[in-house]
Amino acid sequence: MARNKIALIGAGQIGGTLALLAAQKELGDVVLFDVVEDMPAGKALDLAQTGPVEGYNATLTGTNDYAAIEGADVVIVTAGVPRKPGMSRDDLIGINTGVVKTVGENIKKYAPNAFVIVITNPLDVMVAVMQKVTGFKPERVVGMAGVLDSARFRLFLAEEFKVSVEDVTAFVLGGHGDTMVPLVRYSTVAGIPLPDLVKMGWTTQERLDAIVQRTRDGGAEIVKLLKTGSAFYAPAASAIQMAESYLKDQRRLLPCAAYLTGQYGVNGLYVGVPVIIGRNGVEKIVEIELDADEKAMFDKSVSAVRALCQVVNGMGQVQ
Ligand code: TXD
Repeated sequence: MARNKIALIGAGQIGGTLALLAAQKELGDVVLFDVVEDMPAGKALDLAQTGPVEGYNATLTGTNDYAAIEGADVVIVTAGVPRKPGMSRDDLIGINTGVVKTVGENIKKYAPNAFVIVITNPLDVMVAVMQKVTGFKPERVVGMAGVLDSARFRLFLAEEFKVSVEDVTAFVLGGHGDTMVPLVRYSTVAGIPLPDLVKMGWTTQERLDAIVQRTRDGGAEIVKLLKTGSAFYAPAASAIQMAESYLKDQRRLLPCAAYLTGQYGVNGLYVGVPVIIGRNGVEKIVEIELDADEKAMFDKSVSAVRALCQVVNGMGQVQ
């Protein structure tokens, strides 16, 4: 059976890390694409030379020609520009909409059957642009943000409770931005919900609230420390988890930016919700019960995403 083919559009900080992780997990052969001349070929050659040391069997190639992504099973898109300190994710909307439009046109042309994972910011809008430009069924176009945001939430909780990150589960809903909704009620340590852990004296509500806020600011915290560029290891690992669930039909239940058609009272919008990812892409959108406060926070996040979508529509770049 032929190996899967994974196309990475954007061979920058996240793209290069995606390539290494995909190869280490032997998810398939990897093609790195970028507009910067020769750079993807250089990274691919370096990654191929890593193979004999790591022992992974995967071909890795780099290209400036979209034709090389022909027939890709999965396409992961990081093409665009990242934030600089002081910039919001939303500040990237003008430049990255044009980039994602071009990328989408080429995915439609060369990889019409691919499962597409968008990473480029502002995420909730860029994934919507991607789906519109490719015309693919929404089940095959998702955005990576919730897996990263919940990973940040899980890390901070594991540090608070001094337990393994493996036993912390967390839910984050909504847009990938300041309005994201980390759900304390649905987050647990080995199945013990956070509110119970407060009652058990493991932490306080104030400390939990501070952890929720640190999760919301997770991206900006790293941008501030790095000064040039933004987070890339955890974003790459998060997208690879989604790609693996698709390629191996694992049916993982993961928070992703998915297209809602009435779920959570939202219609015709991409936003972060729990979904099951299998061989058909988004197999199911999971509707969890939200209390009044959670619903209010979620609706606020939905409004923020809608406002950004209006900005893109107003620019008229994407019909
Ligand atoms: O959770 C999330 N979704 C976010 C997403 C987490 C972290 C980073 N987030 C966003 O991902 C970030 O704000 C950026 O919009 C993307 C990519 O971040 P990365 O850190 O990988 O940026 P780089 O290193 O600048 O890589 C982007 C590459 C770079 O090599 C450019 O040459 C290339 O994109 N690029 C293009 N490739 C193809 N086509 C076009 N037009 C193009 N323009 C730039």
